[in-house]
Amino acid sequence: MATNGTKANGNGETGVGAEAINYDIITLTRHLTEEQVKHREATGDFTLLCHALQFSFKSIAYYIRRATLINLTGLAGSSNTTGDDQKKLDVISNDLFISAMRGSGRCRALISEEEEQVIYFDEHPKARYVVACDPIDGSSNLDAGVSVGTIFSIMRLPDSVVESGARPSVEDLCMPGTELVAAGFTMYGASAQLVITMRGGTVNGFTLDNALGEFILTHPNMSIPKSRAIYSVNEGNSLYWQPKTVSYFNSLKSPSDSHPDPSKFKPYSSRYIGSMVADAYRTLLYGGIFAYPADKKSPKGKLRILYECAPMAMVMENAGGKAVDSNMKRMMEVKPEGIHDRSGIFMGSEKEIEKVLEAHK
Ligand code: AHM
Ligand code: MG
Repeated sequence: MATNGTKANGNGETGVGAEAINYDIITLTRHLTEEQVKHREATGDFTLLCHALQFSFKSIAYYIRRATLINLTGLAGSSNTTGDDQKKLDVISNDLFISAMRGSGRCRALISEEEEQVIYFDEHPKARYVVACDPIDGSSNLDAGVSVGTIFSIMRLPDSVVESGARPSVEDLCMPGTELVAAGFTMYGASAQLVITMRGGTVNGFTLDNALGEFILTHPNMSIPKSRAIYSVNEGNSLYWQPKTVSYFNSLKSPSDSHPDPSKFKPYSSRYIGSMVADAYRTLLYGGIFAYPADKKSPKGKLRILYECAPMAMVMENAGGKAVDSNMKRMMEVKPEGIHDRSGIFMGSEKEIEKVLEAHK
């Protein structure tokens, strides 16, 4: 037998043309069930919520794959809460998400980038979870077939709110990342990759097997390299950055006066896709830094705290990395002032973020 319950074919061959069959696949469903068993107090509600989440990821992946064939590319003719033009797939994915969350029966409210107000599911007044999501992040890349993704955060309402059956207030929902129960993202690329982590837990990556229709655990216990000479930022905004941010990025490209031996200096590589999910996924696997700093044009930054910055920060930290905002505060502790509040962000390998902190002192 090869590794992990995998067997070679009948002739004992492995490799190309001799597909090894894995008889012990860990699907997301199995993973969630095994996690649930570890928590005696678990009611199964979280697991059911995650089943609904994975259904919406599969549906979104399906429509993205078929978009060009069934006329789903281009604009929907409307704009969202932040004034961005909505693509047809933004609207479809948002509707899929709303319907899956409502149908789960375990979701009290949904915050979506595409909806100005919180959506309350009053038909489930005792549901204890709230989900915040960006149904399709990076949608400006959609029509070019570049990877996009869904980012999500899961919050648990306090018992007092659940027992009252009343709608949670916006204040109840504006939690910092430290209060999230779970977070993650799904990247729709060559395959759909789901990355999920729970508070204080490990980070696990699943790949959608289209034939089986299941997310399969392919990247257990993910850990981000401690350092790597890759930076990912929209450098076109550098005119607006604060001087310390400019000199930090310059220091990655050329040796400073204090460099001990300039002939030994190697510049960092630049990689920027413009889809946070894809840039974050590469950073998680290869290491380096991803940043979207606050600047003079967007003093609060561009990316949204509840469904972009906080969930990504949770993934990075649980994988051994770090994430801070433009004030060099731990991203996980930043409490949003409103459901669509924004922040600057620097995240990635531990040693790379330490350099950011040092440069912004
Ligand atoms: P969106 O939610 O409207 O898609 O915007 C978020 C995206 C991120 O995925 C990405 O990191 C960033 O915006 C790219 O912005 P820019 O085009 O300014 O570089
Ligand atoms: Mg977004």
